[in-house]
Amino acid sequence: MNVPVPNNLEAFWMPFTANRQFKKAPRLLASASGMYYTTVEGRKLLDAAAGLWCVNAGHGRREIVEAVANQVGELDYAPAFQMGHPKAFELAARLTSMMPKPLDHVFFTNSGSESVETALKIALAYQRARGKGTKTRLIGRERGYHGVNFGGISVGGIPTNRKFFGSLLTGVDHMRHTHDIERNAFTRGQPEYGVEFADELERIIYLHDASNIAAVIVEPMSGSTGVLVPPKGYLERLREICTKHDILLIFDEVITGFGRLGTPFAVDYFGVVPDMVATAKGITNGVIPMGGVFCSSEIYDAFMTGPEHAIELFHGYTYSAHPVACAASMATLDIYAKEGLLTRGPELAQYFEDALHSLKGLPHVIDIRNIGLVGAIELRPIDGEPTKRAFSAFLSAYEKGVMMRTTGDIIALSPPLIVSKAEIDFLVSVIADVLKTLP
Ligand code: PXG
Repeated sequence: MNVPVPNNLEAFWMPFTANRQFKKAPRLLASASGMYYTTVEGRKLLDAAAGLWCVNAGHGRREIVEAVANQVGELDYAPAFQMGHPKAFELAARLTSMMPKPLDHVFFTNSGSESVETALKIALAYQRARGKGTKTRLIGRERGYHGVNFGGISVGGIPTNRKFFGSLLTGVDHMRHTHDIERNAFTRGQPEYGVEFADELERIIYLHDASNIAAVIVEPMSGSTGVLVPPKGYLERLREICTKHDILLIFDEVITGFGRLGTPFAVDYFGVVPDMVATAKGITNGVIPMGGVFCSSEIYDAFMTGPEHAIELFHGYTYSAHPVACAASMATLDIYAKEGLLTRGPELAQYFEDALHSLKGLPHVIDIRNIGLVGAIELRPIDGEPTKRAFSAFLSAYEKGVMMRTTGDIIALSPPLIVSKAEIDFLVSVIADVLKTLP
C-alpha cells in the first residue's frame, strides 16, 4: 500500500518532536492493526510503545470502531453541564467497580494533563470544603511527569518541561526521585534499595507543617522519565506518612492504569490505595481522547453539602464524559475483560523480563529494569551529547521494523498487552542488533 504523502510539512508544528529533523526524513504512519503499524511506504512496524502507552488492546479493534461509529450516529454530543446521557453513568459505575474502595467516584476529562489539573484542583477545593483552607501546598517529585498544563508541570519534575515557562505555581515542593542506578542497576521488578527516599516527605512536612499541605502527587511507576520502578516499601511509606499528617495522596496512573503492570491498576499491583487516581490513555485504548479522576467517597461527600440547586464544584470541560469517548471506553473495557488483558502479568511478565535482561552485556547498556509489561534499557550517553545515542537507537530500530520510545538516553518498552512471546523475541532481537551497531 502506498499512501500519498503531503508536499507541505511546514504548517504542522509537531508536539515534543525535533521538527526540522522529522521534516527532512518524515516517519509517517498510514494504518494500524493488532501489534503493527504500516508506514506510508508500506513497511510494517512492530508497535513496542502501544502508540504512546495507550493502545493497550492493540490497534484497529473492530468492537471499538463499531461502538464509536454507532455512537456518533445515535448521540453525537450531549452538554456536559447540567445535562447527562446514560452511557456516562454506566461507564462511571463500571470503572469505579474496577477500583478498590473507597475510590467510588470518577470525574471525566479528555487527557492525562486534564486529569492531573482536575485532581490538583479537587484536592485544594476539598481541603477548603472541609474547613482546612490553609492546606494549599502541593508536593510532587523529581522526574515526575504529570502532563504539560501549568499545574502538572509545577508538580512535575522534568527540567526541560518547566524551565521555559515562567514561574509556574507557587507553593510546590518536590521529593527526590527514586532512581538509584549505583545500588539498583539490573534489578528485576521492584528495587531493594530506596525506601528511605520516602522519608523526604517527612522533612518537607516538618518544614512547612502539615496544616499547610494539601496533597502529594506521584506516579506509582514513573513512565516517561524512563520506567523508574518504586523501591520495595516506598509507596507504602508514602501512604503511611500522608495518612499520619492528613494529607491527600494522588496516584497519577495515566500510564500504569489499565493493565500496564500486569494488574488492572498500580493500586492493585502495590496494594496501596491513594485518595485519588488520575487516569487517561488506556481508558479508551487511545482511540478517542478521554481521562478520568477517581476520588474517594470522603472527598466526594465533602462537596455534597449546601443548597441542592447549587453547583458543588466549579470545574469541568465541554467534552467531559463525551458520548463518543464513553462508547469507546465501554467497548475497550469489554475487550479488556473478554481477553483478560488487564491481568496478563502472571502469564507474560516473567517472559518479558527474561527477554529484556538477556540484553545485559551488550554495548552501552548500563541498566535494564522492568515491571509488568513495561521495561527500560538505559544507555551510557555519548560524552557531551546527551540523548543522541538513544535517539540514534530509535531511528535505527525504526529502520529495522520496530517503533519504540526513547527518553533521555533510555529506551522505554510498553507493547500493547496483546503481545505474543514471538513478538517479544522479535523486539528483543531487533534491539540487540541496534545496540551492536550503534555509534
Ligand atoms: N501523567 C502521566 C503519568 C503521563 O505519562 C500525562 C500525565 C499527560 O497525559 P496527556 O494525555 O495529557 O498527554 C502523561 C502522558 C512518553 C510519553 O513517551 C508519555 C506521555 C505522553 C506522551 C509521551 O513518555 N504521558
